[in-house]
Amino acid sequence: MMGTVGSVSAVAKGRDRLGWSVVFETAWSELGRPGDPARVTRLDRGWSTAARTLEQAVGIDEPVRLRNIGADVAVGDWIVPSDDGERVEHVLDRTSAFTRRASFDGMRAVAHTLAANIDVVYLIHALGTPPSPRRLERELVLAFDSGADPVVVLTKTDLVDDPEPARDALVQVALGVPVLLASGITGEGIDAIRDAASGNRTLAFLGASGVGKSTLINALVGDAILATSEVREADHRGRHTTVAAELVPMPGEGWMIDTPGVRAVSLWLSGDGIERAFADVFDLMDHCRFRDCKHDQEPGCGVQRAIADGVLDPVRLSALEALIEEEEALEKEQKARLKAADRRAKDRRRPEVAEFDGMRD
Ligand SMILES: Nc1nc2c(ncn2[C@@H]2O[C@H](COP(=O)(O)OP(=O)(O)OP(=O)(O)O)[C@@H](O)[C@H]2O)c(=O)[nH]1
Ligand SMILES: [Mg+2]
Ligand SMILES: [Zn+2]
Repeated sequence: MMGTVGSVSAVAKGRDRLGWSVVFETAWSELGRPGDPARVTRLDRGWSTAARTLEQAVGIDEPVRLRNIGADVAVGDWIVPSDDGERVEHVLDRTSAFTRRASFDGMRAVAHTLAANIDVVYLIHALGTPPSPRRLERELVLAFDSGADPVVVLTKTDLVDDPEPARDALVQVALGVPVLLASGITGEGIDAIRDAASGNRTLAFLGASGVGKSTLINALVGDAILATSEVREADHRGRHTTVAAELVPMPGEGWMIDTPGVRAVSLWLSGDGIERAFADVFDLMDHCRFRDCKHDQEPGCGVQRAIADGVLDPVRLSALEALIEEEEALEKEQKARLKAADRRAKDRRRPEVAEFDGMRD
């Protein structure tokens, strides 16, 4: 290695503060330790802003600016720049990622990773509007699939006299996942959220527009560093104040990723997220008399029995069925796409031409 021991350790220290770990060190080593890795703090229209030091992350020093061309980059990613320093050459394997389907009605499904290399996913819901268990179910599926630990936060406690009924509605679908109470205005619950960042971990904040994600992060930083704005009177919806995800340092240690509010929480290809988010229903299914029970009219159906006994909300069963259908449709579409890409690659192949497959997106 070139350079003095002092400068090497300064680089290493900068990286450590940014959340570098042995996992990334290994991934980078496997690539042959190219370039100087940096962590993506922000994305704008094909450009990544990245940092190698805390000073760069907070804007005291000039951060690194790179083109993404062809690289699938998300905020929180560790990237390696190209030799000319112009673009992102490598994205180091992620330890976790919160990924949803980018749009509902587009022709093809596109993955949108809102935050990468995160330890905790805070699913933010607000009091003052009716709680949305159906939305939380979807968020939990994605959160379990992300590889990070989900925690639900019910914020704006200052708006209601009794937060418990709303909290209970979310606890019902959160199964074992904690449901914390907080307020970005009074500071209630802020310490519990901050504690999760100890050990220099990264916390992601997700939820609908206007629920108070940026306000919570400002409270955690102790300064109004992020823009916030009032929800619309008429429908309590937010105004999409945060337009790009951003990696924000917590004072002391730890990182937070603020994300823009997303309206539709559409599923992306799921691992065991659905099974974990609906563990209660899957447990009931294990008690059906028939292995191929459709949980509809069959005799001895554990699910229908639980509904009849008032143990399971029938809406939750419909929600699960809808999610499974959504997931199956997505898988089918992805398979068809892969097959089509395969076919195109085969058609293009010429024995005398060196193999180059430009089909990666
Ligand atoms: N009373 C009260 N108002 C809050 C609280 N947290 C946020 N708000 C208000 O709710 C509105 C929306 O807050 P933001 O923090 O901008 O919401 P956001 O989730 O970041 O919204 P997007 O950036 O659009 O996704 C602002 O007017 C905040 O002042 C809270 O704990 N209590
Ligand atoms: Mg915001
Ligand atoms: Zn059944």
